[in-house]
Amino acid sequence: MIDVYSWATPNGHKVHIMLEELGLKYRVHAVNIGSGDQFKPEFLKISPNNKIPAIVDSDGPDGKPISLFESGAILVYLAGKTGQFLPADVRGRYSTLEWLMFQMASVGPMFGQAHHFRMYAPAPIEYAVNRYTNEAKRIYGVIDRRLSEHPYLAGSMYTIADIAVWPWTRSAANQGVDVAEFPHFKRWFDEIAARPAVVRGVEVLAKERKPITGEKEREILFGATQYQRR
Ligand SMILES: N[C@@H](CCC(=O)N[C@@H](CS)C(=O)NCC(=O)O)C(=O)O
Repeated sequence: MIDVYSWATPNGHKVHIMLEELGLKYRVHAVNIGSGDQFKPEFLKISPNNKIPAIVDSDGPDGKPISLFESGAILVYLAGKTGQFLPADVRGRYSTLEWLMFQMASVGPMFGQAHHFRMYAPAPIEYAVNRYTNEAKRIYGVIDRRLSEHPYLAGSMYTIADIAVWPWTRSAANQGVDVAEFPHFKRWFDEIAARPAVVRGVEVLAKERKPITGEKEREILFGATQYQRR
């Protein structure tokens, strides 16, 4: 059994989608990041960076439980466990890891900052909005160019690289991006959105998540509670 500690955000969706694609048995535990569950000592034991998602697989590689944090590591682990969505051939494998790293290092952090400064900053900061919106647009351009040459990010197969990037592109408008400018991306996005496992994956915990509007949630996520040394 795989226990998933998560929330209905892009990094959580990656793992929910992967588990749905694999048809593995899993149990979801809500970690409400707006009310501070991510700072609880029992969660920090498996996710020391106080971020979702994390998993505990009771049937680890040596038959003993294993816990993992960082969504990219979780996707690689689940792909290794099942032999799916990470090609076995060496070129396909490294191509997948390349695009997975691109998601972890560029797509997530930059789209996250674009979203933050456009949606959550207490007052508009033009320099930050421009910097991260331009960076998000540049990254959509990189994805679009890649997908003009290949059906999927890693090449000919749907892999964990697609599973990692796709959830981050669901709210392109909030990142200041008009997807009509990126037709190859749009073709790929629509195809993945229609996969039954993806439809189920984005529904996981969706009803529990509420928009971040209150001062208390903002303080937890972006204020003193976040930056307290633990
Ligand atoms: N690099 C991490 C990022 C995880 C992350 O940023 N998670 C966010 C939600 S999408 C979170 O838990 N935020 C809570 C907090 O910052 O306190 C991963 O890919 O797992």
